[in-house]
Amino acid sequence: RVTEAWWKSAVVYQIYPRSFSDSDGDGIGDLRGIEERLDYLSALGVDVLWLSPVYPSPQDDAGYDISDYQDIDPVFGTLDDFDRLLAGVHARGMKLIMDLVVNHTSDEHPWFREHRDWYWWRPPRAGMAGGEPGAEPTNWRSFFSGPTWEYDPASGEYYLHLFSRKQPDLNWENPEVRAAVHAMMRWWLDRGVDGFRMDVINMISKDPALPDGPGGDGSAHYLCGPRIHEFLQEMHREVFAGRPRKLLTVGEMPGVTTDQARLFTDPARAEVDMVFQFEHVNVDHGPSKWDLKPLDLVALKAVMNRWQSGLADVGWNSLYWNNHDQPRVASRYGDGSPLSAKALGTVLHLHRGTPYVYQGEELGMTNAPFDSIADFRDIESLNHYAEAGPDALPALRARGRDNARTPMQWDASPHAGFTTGEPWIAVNPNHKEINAVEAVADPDSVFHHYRKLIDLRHTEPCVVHGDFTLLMPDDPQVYAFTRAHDGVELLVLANLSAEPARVDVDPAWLDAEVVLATLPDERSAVLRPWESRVYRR
Ligand code: ISL
Repeated sequence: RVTEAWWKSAVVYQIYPRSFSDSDGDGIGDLRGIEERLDYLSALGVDVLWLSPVYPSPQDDAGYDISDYQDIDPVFGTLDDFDRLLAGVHARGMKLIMDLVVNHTSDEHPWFREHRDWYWWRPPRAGMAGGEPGAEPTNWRSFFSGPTWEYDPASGEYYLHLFSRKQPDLNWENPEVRAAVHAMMRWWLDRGVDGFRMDVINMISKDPALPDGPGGDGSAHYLCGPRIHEFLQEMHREVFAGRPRKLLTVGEMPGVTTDQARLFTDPARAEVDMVFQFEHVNVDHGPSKWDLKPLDLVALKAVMNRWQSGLADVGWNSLYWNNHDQPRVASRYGDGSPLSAKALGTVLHLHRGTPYVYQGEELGMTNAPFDSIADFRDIESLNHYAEAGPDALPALRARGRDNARTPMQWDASPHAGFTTGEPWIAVNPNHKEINAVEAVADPDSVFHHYRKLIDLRHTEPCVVHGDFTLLMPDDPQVYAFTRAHDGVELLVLANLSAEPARVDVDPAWLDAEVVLATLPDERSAVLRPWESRVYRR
């Protein structure tokens, strides 16, 4: 049935093409490289591949600055390579979704030259000269440091860029912009892709008055703005409605609340299937992502619980620990060990929602041991360093996006089997121990644990549909919950700490069937450090 929400029982795997697999030795991953790895992904058991952007781009923000929406950047290959990859994905019974980046284009996109009124242009602040410090039309601060405005001396006006100055924001108030985006999306669907991950899609509707924000935070005027639901419903009508196949749409939405997410993901409203929220990856920092705080497990559980109950009867959750913007979860919420990587995998995959696995997460890949600023590549990190100076290094090491972007660790050879050339960013030296060849050969590896978690979702309806109940909410070490569906109950236990922990649950559970366990002695009421188990009754 085409209306069936097939993605409820699916697991999505995110590929960051630049760092996945390089077929031609230029040190940058490419589409043919992905094609060569499809059997590995198929063995892991994932249902959908999401490709981070592969479109032509000046690569100012690693491809999230797009200069042509309907082609492939030569660094990644050609449209023929893309069609072959898509055929290979479909031949293995998997699906493929594209990254849709339409809050902004590259400043090198022809639209930016040809259609001034497709973007946000504003004169300098009243009484000030263009280009003068403080003359920016609003006080907003960009996600990548500095003001959100770039002065154009030729016109005497500024253009808005929430991200880098090479990523001007499209003005969705203009119906021509919306029509052009819809046409481009239909073109990809007609080519056979199975849906879209929509980059910062809750930023496309702005308050056209563009008021100042407190302390330079303009987010109240561009997050989930006045016309956001209208724009998404229109997109659904123009692009998705009436298609013979049910597609997958996931909206990346920084700052989204559960109440808003219920509206976005209520199938009756026809907007998107699910959203990426950020609350559970904001629990270990202060107001800025660079203000480090240790993980507060009680707070993390409370956030996850709120999202589970918030979308229990209407809408649907996405579940993720990692993506190309987040540090590696094994280092961040774990202790870097394979056992902690497994425990975090167990916890995430047993929640209700659609899980996303980021490349290398299934190997337990860790943060990068970057030495100096010369090791970093990401514009967000480099700009922050330029502003904050060397004191910023510890925070960059802990939180920088490059942690996620070091090459996929395929084997123990010098560049981890990622490339025969010089990789664009250093390979993590721990690839000698952490790599796919070792992991596939070792039945006790993180890889096989993830494979089992994915398989469990495919075979146990309770994992997909079961009601979620958090247990031991105030325990600072143990993450425990049950799922219940159709007479089946699952209990999930994980010790997310380096000390033994006693579990406080109905003792009869400890005699129930063990579905998954990462250490022997699965009947003990004490969990060893980073141990995790799943029971069924
Ligand atoms: O990465 C972040 C925090 O460090 C976020 O602020 C991030 O910029 C935000 O989640 C939006 O991310 C998406 O859009 C950006 C791009 O740089 C990211 O890679 C992308 O995932 C602009 O397109």
